[in-house]
Amino acid sequence: MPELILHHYAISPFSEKVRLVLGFKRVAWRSVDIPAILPKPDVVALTGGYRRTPFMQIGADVYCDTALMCRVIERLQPEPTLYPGAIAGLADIVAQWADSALFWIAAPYTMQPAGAVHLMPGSTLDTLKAFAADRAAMSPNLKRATLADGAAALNAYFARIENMLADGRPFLLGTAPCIADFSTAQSVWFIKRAPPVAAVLAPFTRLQAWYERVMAFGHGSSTQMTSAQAIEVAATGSHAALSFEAEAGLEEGDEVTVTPTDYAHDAVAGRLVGLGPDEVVIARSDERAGNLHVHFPRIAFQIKKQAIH
Ligand SMILES: N[C@@H](CCC(=O)N[C@@H](CS)C(=O)NCC(=O)O)C(=O)O
Repeated sequence: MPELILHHYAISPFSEKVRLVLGFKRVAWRSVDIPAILPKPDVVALTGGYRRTPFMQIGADVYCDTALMCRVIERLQPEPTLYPGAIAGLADIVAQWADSALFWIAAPYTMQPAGAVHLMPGSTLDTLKAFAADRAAMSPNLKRATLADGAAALNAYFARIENMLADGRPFLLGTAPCIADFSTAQSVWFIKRAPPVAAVLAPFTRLQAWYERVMAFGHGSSTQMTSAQAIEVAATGSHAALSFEAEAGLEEGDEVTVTPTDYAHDAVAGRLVGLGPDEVVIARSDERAGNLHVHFPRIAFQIKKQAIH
């Protein structure tokens, strides 16, 4: 197993998803604490501008977005699987719902003033304002649900999960956990960080028992590293092997940008070196981090060819 470095921060739900996956897989990993809001100079040195949390690093390879990170962790440590054969398609579809629809109701609902004080204990009004301004700038076109709409949506979503568990199954899609459990658990975990908000979970007893089963996987074992040390690992590290399946209009070596299509639309520029149904990889260099391969999922990312001057 190569040294796996997770760049994350404590109260990030998507980071919790990956920490739990690492616990489920019993992986030993290195932990780099990154800022929750911009500026993030050491993050950008590695990712080229992608600012979302978490991201993962192995040597001079940087993996953005938890959907891809979980696939890479599965490749390195196949057992126990996150994508059980017969239900792999369904597992990814439920996970995608949890990472988008459920998350974008659960996170803003939890960040209501009564919740925010628990999520960032000891923070001043200025810190809370800076956080709110950072997130508003990151997703300017997102229409956030009102508190009433958020409560209604959470009740409906949690009733669906309760229904999935009604036959007594221990995990969302059957007897074994899968990626859907970890993606769904991250939003429940975030809500639970804010006890006054967590009242919304009270009626859903099967969901709460399921949540405890997922939490029992823990986070595996980790040791701290500074972001400067991680940059040094990149500068001296090697790259994983790549594959390239040509797509209409895209060729190996093209200068491109890769940009998330949902929110945090920061474009990362580089040379296209890897492409496939699940992954796009660009090569770029940074004066401190050296020659990097930055990997993104193919879904929910736009690849745009750069004009040649
Ligand atoms: N689709 C992304 C979403 C990641 C995401 O939205 N993470 C939140 C934190 S949990 C974020 O990036 N917030 C802004 C930041 O940390 O700068 C993934 O699966 O990794």
